[in-house]
Amino acid sequence: MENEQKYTENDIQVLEGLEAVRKRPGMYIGTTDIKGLHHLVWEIVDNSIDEALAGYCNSIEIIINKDNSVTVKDNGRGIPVGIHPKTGISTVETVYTVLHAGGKFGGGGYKVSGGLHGVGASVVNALSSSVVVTVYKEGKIYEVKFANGGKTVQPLKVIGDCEDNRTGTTVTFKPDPSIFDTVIFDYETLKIRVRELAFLNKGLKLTLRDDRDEEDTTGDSFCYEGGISEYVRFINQGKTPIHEDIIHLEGTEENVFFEVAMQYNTGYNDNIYSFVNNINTHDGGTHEEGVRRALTRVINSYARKNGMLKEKDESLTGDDVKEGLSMIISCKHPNPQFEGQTKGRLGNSEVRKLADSVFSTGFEKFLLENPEDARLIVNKAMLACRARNAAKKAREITRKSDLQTTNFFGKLSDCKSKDPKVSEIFIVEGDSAGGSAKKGRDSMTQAILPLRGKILNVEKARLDKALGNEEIRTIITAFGTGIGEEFDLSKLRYDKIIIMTDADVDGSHIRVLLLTLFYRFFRPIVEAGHVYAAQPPLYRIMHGKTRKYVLNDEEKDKYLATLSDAVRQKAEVARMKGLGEMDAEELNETTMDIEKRVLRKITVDDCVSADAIFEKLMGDEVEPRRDFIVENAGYAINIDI
Ligand code: 1YM
Repeated sequence: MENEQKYTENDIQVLEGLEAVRKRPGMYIGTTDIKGLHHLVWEIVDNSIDEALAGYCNSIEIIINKDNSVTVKDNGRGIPVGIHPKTGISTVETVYTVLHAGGKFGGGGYKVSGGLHGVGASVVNALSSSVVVTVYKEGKIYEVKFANGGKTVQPLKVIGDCEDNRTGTTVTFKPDPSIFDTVIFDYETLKIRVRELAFLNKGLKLTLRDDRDEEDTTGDSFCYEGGISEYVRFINQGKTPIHEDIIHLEGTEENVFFEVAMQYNTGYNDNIYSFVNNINTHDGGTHEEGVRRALTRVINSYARKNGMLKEKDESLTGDDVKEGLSMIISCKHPNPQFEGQTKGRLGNSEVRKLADSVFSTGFEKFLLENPEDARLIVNKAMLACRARNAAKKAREITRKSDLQTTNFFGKLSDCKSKDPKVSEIFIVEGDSAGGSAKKGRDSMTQAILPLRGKILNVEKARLDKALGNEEIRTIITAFGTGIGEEFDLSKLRYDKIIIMTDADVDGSHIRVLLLTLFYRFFRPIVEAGHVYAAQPPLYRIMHGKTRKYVLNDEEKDKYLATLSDAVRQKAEVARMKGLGEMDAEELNETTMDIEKRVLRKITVDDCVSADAIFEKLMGDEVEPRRDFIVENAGYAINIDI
């Protein structure tokens, strides 16, 4: 009787707590949309991860059941089952029904929970229509059941023995449909986070399975012995790393564990992600600051010590050293302070020092021990630095030289239309082809920009020098978009930018130089599908009064096969030389006339492979470039970059 009385008092308190969660779920799980729904899974999984971090669990299983409930199983110690001194009920029931202000029962220990610090289980219970917790511990199987927002419907009881002395906790919960906009879990969304948790907790096996899917009975299993190193490898998949080994550094001080893994690739973007207790700190914080500061300092000091940066050279900036960098920073902290509007920033100042010292010591050592990799990394940052300065300069240039410049008008034969939607610009190799193109164009919509000789290779020349190049300046001005930070795609003056070069090795080379320029400075124009390559014909076949132009050998053979033997024998086949040798009429008919021409769209559907191609074509090594041009001279237009 006395016991019952006590239980009821607690029960009232408990329900008041859980009722608060049901009244304002947003305060506890952010939202009640699908994101909030998934949050319930992470709250339960976090308890298993804590158990893994404490060293007692190495396997977590997550199952979406047929009825859209979710089961989370771990092989940890099992939630304690004894009577809790404060509530007088079993600890496991207490964990699931008492809303704590923070900190786990007992406190003190090394806990790095990423979730709601122990209140997660009760929050999930409050927002579920049913919860069953099974604990395997000390040779027994215990079970406690809740329903309708956390009301205990079956206090903890022993339901059997576990023969194999296994331990662990299994929780099945069914979200309350009166709380959530949707109660249908999304497998793919859960999978991304499950994989991330596996990367962030090395050696921990996480399995996700969808029992709603009758065909897939195995699900996905993730376990990474290499931890965040494997995360970096995963991010760099399909990219071209500039050094083979992933750099992985770690250190611990006063219960704070810090680690970082990194690898540079040939791309221009950085992929830097940081985590504290498995939570993505999207606004960075002290752990990121420590690494960034150390990275910039160590690279500069290495570059100066080894004469790569001279005394007069400016230092590389944080932006320069992160170009093409894929990096994961992870910190496990017993008492993290999250700051900022969305709590996405780590505030603990002691972590800045730890991150800086672990990173600088380890990275310095790596550079010293791997001088070839060090050279590639420093070179990459120096190139980024040049690009940054060049962009600055280019902005100044394009601001100054506008369309009124007489010199500029001398080169560009602009179209009459000022409507970008119907306007196109032909960038033509050489003055003589430029002359024919000018005569053969539709001057209403087609602008002609002849290039004299080859434009500068912006990948190899210092970019500020490249922007001193008149051809390049003219192109920038003609496009009208501006460049760098001021780049504005909506200001593009032409719908189509058409590269018109000869179908020979020189033509391929000029095309690649132009594409390098576009890729480096005008990538959004390429991405938006404005760049094309014209396809001048390779052969002219004449018979009787008929003139037929074909693009390649295959088309030539096909066409000849359609002719009768007698006609074929008399047909004149000519190997068309340069664009310059076509008269205006011919050029119009074969290459420029909107009705008859064939254009190839240049796309960037895979920046990664484009990087690789550009590296091959424009990088320092001559051999691969020569091989590529020889192999692809006739087809270079076809590469989808
Ligand atoms: C599927 C969900 O909750 N596992 C889990 C939770 C706990 C423990 C082990 C645990 C913790 C401790 C001691 C400790 C929790 N215990 C508590 C509390 N999986 C899942 N596995 N023994 C076992 O923290 O000292 C809260 S969670 F508070 F009761 F100790």
